[in-house]
Amino acid sequence: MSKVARRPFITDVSIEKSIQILADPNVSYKLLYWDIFSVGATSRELLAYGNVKWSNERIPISSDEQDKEDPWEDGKIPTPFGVVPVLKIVSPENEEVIVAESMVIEQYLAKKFNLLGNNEWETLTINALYSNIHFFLERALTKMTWVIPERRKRGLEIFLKHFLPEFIADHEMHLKANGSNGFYVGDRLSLADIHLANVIDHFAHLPVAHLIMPSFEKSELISKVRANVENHPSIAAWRASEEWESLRQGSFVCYKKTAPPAEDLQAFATKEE
Ligand SMILES: N[C@@H](CCC(=O)N[C@@H](CS)C(=O)NCC(=O)O)C(=O)O
Repeated sequence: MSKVARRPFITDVSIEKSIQILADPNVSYKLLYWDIFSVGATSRELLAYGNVKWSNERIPISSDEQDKEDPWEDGKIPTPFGVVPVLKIVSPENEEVIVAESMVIEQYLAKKFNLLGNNEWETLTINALYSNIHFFLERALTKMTWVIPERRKRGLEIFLKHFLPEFIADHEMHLKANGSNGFYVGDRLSLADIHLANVIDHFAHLPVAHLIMPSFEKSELISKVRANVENHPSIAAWRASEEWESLRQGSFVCYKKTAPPAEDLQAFATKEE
């Protein structure tokens, strides 16, 4: 049985000290997450974009082998809610502040690296787009990936018929309104652009990618956002690294086991409403 462990935010590092660490320009960062892209991908890419000192703390995906050690399932990796990602902000003295929940981590890093716009209107708009992109991924994960195998096919069917086309139409409308320049807001990258590219990457690594990706690839406006993100020099360097490639391979392996299977699903892609 799983013994996934918990830990509180408050530890022997005092709150006063934690506030000091957060204000310290010399901190480094560790991102605790599985050996895959998924919900950790945007935070990693934000850290790469920020050109800060950071590293991955990678949790190996659970093995099928019975006696293999599994530090996550064995309760050796405590987190505030028994889930990851968790961001560790580490002082030069090696004291840590823990940030939990992917949206909180991503918005924290985006603010730090000036990816939330130039004024309050831009910030609100970027955050709204970001939240909508986030819940699109969340819905896909909860309706067709992390569900019992018997429900996955039905989840995929609903995703392909409703969630996906509606998401693309909404986001094309917003991208067009900003001048079809491949940015959601203004003429520079924001949290929304980076999250969109990473959420689409998640779908590209599912066994059913061939049913999902053509819809994204057909959209010129969405493809422009992906290109703007991928071509940013710091992000391009991260995506060219061996570590990024190994996380990519990990995503294929993980989703082969957990996501809807590719077999017998072609019909869903072509079925009329
Ligand atoms: N609300 C959390 C959800 C994170 C989440 O569900 N993480 C999954 C992996 S994608 C997890 O850690 N699951 C724990 C487990 O499988 O034992 C967030 O957004 O950070």
